[in-house]
Amino acid sequence: EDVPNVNSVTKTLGLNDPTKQAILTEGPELIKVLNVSLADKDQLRKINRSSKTVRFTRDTGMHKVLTVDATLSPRDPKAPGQFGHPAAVPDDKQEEAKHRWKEGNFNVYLSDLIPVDRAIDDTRPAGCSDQLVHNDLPTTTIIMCFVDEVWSTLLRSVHSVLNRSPSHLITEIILVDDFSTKEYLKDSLDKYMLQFPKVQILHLKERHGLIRARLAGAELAKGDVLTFLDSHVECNVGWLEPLLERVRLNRKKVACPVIEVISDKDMSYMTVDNFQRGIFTWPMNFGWRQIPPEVIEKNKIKETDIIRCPVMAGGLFSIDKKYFFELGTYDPGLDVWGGENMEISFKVWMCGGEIEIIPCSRVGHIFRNDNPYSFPKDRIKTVERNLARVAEVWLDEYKELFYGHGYHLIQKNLDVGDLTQQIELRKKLRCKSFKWYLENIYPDLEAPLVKASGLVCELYKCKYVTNACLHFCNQKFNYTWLRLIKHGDFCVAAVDAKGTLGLYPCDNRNNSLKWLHKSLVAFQTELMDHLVLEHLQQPTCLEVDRSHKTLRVNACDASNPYQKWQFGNYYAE
Ligand code: UD2
Ligand code: MN
Repeated sequence: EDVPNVNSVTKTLGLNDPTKQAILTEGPELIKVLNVSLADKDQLRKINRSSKTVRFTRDTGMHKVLTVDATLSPRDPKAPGQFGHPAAVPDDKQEEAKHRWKEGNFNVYLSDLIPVDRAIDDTRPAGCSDQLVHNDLPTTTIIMCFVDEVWSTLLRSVHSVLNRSPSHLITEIILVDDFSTKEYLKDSLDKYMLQFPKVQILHLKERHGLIRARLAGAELAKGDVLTFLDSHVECNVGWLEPLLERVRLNRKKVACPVIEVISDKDMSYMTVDNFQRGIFTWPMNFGWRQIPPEVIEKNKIKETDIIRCPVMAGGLFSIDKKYFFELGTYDPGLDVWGGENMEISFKVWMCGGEIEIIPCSRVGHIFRNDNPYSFPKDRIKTVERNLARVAEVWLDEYKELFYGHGYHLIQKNLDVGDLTQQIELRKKLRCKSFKWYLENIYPDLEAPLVKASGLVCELYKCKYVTNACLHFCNQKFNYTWLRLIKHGDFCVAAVDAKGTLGLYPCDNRNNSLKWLHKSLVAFQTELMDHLVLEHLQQPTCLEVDRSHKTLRVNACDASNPYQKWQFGNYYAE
């Protein structure tokens, strides 16, 4: 074919700098020049085949989302699980299936039974297949990390990308093997993937955890956009272009597909409810929340409309590569699993970007009840530490809500490691405050900084009691998420062994300042509760001392009315 070669194009482009080398790939009508220097790249690049000349005209045309699907007429339509239908374990294989469950914490037996390139239903809302996307979409590198992934599931993930993506948009698929122990993930995998030149495998020499494994993949990526996927997914038809379209529109948009469900039990591919946002509740647990029907109605939100999300689920998204690095990638101090979705979400929103769910892009994922791989350290501790790093860097004063809700955290002198670089980064990027994020991006999250305010002692409502009590109660005391009874910067504490009370400078980490506001009687219905000092050997309660007309602490006694306290206001959790 009469096609200009790399050298001639490089010359025509006036690129004699080898770092600006041009590489040719073929599109339907045009040949794109990729990997040219950034300045040149923003202008586009239409090459006239016959004249071998390069014209810098930006191809701003659009086309209907391509219906690339090599599985449309599967070779074995009767195979189990075909078309995403549920598969069943034969009666005589029940034991085997049960036994193999723990290999992946899903029905591994069935996964092995169904074709690695099975067809699935097009679950996109009506209208998606008619949407237009630009002809000059950015290219992408797919990054899929795994540790000890089930063979058939990993293969199905890769096949789904290859079979249902326009190949000119995929620069490469990087499989990052996070130091798996299974033999088949070594030579056999390498050998299998040789048939797909776009697939590269990076075998890590030690366990990185998914966060640092993704970063290792990102370092190698040559595409314009990074698209991260889990290793047990099935990309549906038309999934890729709508994601890239958003990034093309604005490089600070981070685009997530709708995550559909591949059943862990029967491997069926199931669609999910529309209008779901990614949200979190304290202490930073990810969740989905339906947009209320009245909001949908009032704003005339359509099924195909893009949904802005306070946080992303974590596993599946496209992000402009350069932007990802500008943001400082993930905090590389995050270990193994968990919390990185919060980190990237806060970072993106607070530093000028957006997180979106694109309803016309759909990818199935096997949700499992438990991680099927080992954690080098305790799982719960690992996730807590990751979240604490995120809280320390991004949550400002609101980190108290995180610690307060995850009360157990503060007790064990959690070592979050060095955060200097992360804090520097936030400064350098001039990111907005968490308060801004809450007010503008996630206004429906209840995030009151104090848990309760206005301390009142029950019996005398203070007004009638002693000077000390009066003095005490007239001051404004707040009860915080960290269980401090706070007056300005001072906190109520027992100052000596006799239980004399006084005000101490507050210190979030000092457990002897912490009061537990709780009901000591299970059947108690009113809000009158004890305020208990827990750090002492015996629980000790705040009490009004009638004879000495003072406040003190004393052994807790559920029936003692002088130990009952109330706050004027309680704030929602
Ligand atoms: C969700 C995300 C997941 C990640 C996680 C929080 C989705 C669909 N999934 O949990 O991507 O954001 O929340 O951290 O949104 N892996 C490694 N090395 C490890 C551990 C895991 O490579 O040390 C791989 C693993 O094989 C998998 C991916 O990382 O492909 C995500 O792990 P997961 O599937 O156990 O996480 P998931 O889906 O429960
Ligand atoms: Mn997963």
